[in-house]
Amino acid sequence: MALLPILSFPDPRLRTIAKPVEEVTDDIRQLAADMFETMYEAPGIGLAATQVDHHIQLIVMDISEEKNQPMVFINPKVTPLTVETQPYEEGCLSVPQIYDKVARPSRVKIEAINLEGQAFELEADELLAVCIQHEMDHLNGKLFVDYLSPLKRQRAREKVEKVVRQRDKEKVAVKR
Ligand code: K2U
Ligand code: ZN
Repeated sequence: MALLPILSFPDPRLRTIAKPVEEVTDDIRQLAADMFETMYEAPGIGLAATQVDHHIQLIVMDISEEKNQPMVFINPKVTPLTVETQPYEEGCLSVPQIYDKVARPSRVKIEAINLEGQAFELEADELLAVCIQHEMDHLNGKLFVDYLSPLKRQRAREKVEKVVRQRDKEKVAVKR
């Protein structure tokens, strides 16, 4: 297993449109395992392959309290089931220390393929619905800050660049 580097806003690679997975291979299963390790260590409750610079339609999630209910979505399709939206205070592992409200459809249908290559579907609401829509945005090159005002987005960019510079300094200090 391996911890993977997570791309940070405004890295242009985060804007890449992910390609469908043609075949669920052992390499895909290894990447999913590495993404779970990276997500749990962050810590986070979701991670899209885009965020670790792999531009394929693969999402891992675990919204359980005990961190023991891993979910994998390959080539996911998300369909809103409600017109009404619900605001939720979102964060993002690619936009560290920035949190803001984003309104999204409160219930969705998810159709995807699992690591065994089998198709499945489920309906989601609450945190599961928020997280899968947030991750789907990543696969489409979209970030939650794109829903904010230009001024808030610029402030977020300046803060994230400062946070990442500080993290890089700390990494160098630890290596010495
Ligand atoms: O895509 C990511 O960066 C993972 C997010 C997923 C997420 C974003 C917004 C709302 C729900 C999930 C990270 O897990 S952000 C950290 C986090 C942790 C617990 C609850 C909400 C956000
Ligand atoms: Zn995110």
